[in-house]
Amino acid sequence: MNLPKSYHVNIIGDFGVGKTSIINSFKKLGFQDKNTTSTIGINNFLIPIKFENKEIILNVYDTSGQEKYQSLTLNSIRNCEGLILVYDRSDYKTFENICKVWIKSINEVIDLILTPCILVENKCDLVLDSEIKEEKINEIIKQYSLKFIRTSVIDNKNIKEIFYNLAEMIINKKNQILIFDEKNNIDEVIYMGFVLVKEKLKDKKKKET
Ligand SMILES: Nc1nc2c(ncn2[C@@H]2O[C@H](COP(=O)(O)OP(=O)(O)O)[C@@H](O)[C@H]2O)c(=O)[nH]1
Ligand SMILES: [Mg+2]
Repeated sequence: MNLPKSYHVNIIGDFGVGKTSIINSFKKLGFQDKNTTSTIGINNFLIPIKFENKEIILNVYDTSGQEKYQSLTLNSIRNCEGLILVYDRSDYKTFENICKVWIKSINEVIDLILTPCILVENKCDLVLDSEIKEEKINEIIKQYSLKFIRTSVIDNKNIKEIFYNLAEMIINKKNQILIFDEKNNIDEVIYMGFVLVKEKLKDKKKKET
């Protein structure tokens, strides 16, 4: 029997934004109440996804958002094939940290533009912190070719969309790069942010020759 292929995914963001709740909610383990403790180190969860009649596994590494574990987190990101970046829409600081701290650190170990990534605005049942500006969200979405999803664990809104969209992005990206490599014909590559992929591959080719 063929085992479904598994993809390494990291879920990243500050402590308390709802990372563990998102996973638990998807796994139907129920919503965690206010007494949740911080995740110490890294846990991983195997999440099966049915996609175009195939089953794949997202192996999701849930990392603590606490500063002191950031090096551990970054070490795990090195191997990732997909990323979920989460902030809490009621807390500007968590958004600012995505923009200024997490993205910067992630880019030191992988190329974020080339990695399928979903930006999640969680806790949509709560009021938006007025310091979080639409323009800034759009700016980072464009800059890093991110997909943006608003979610709420309490209202069970868009939770499964995170995982299905990411699975689709991971598989499509693999296919696109394959087409590019095989045919060396950039016009055939249709992928969100493909221009950047194209440029990156060109750069790589140049360096190699
Ligand atoms: N109002 C609201 N609270 C949430 C939501 N998601 C998570 N929480 C709460 O936020 C707190 C932190 O969640 P947790 O999953 O432990 O965050 P983590 O540190 O990022 O893993 C908990 O008290 C959760 O119950 C949400 O969508 N809406
Ligand atoms: Mg947690």
